[in-house]
Amino acid sequence: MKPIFILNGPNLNRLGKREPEIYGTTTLAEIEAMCREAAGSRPLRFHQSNFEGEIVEWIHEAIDEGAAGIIINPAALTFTSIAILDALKMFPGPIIELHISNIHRRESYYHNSFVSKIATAVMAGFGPTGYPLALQAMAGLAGHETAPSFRHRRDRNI
Ligand code: CA2
Repeated sequence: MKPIFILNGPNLNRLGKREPEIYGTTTLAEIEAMCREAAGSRPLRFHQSNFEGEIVEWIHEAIDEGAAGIIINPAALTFTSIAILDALKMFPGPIIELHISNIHRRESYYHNSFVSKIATAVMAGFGPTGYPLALQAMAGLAGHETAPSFRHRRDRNI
């Protein structure tokens, strides 16, 4: 069974320690445990990095492994990284962009996501629970490549 990659960007290793009013008190390790429980027998590759290039290389690994899908919370790189966008463009499977907070209800500099230009779906505002919810949603996307949003992504000249 092909793995699902869950990739996390800068500072998410600090979850649970700072800004609980925005991100809650759940740590990233606890989120990973929630994901592994939700995934059941589906293999997961769960990563976090404060470095853009490392995230790009994990996207390359997902491409090379023929991963079933990518769930990515790029954190601040969401709004700045063309490198991550370019890497995601090479991935043929479904991509879910995931944010703990509702980025559209926050400061304006959090409103323009590069990753949303390629993502099959975007989830934001569910808190840490968004991660197992995204896994549940990915099960549907990965299993039905004819889903309208997924088919749209393949048809788009990107
Ligand atoms: O809501 C999300 O998941 C974000 O991707 C989190 C990013 C933020 O830049 C995005 O706009 C939305 C920030 C990740 C940093 O998380 C921290 C966690 C604890 C303490 C400090 C930062």
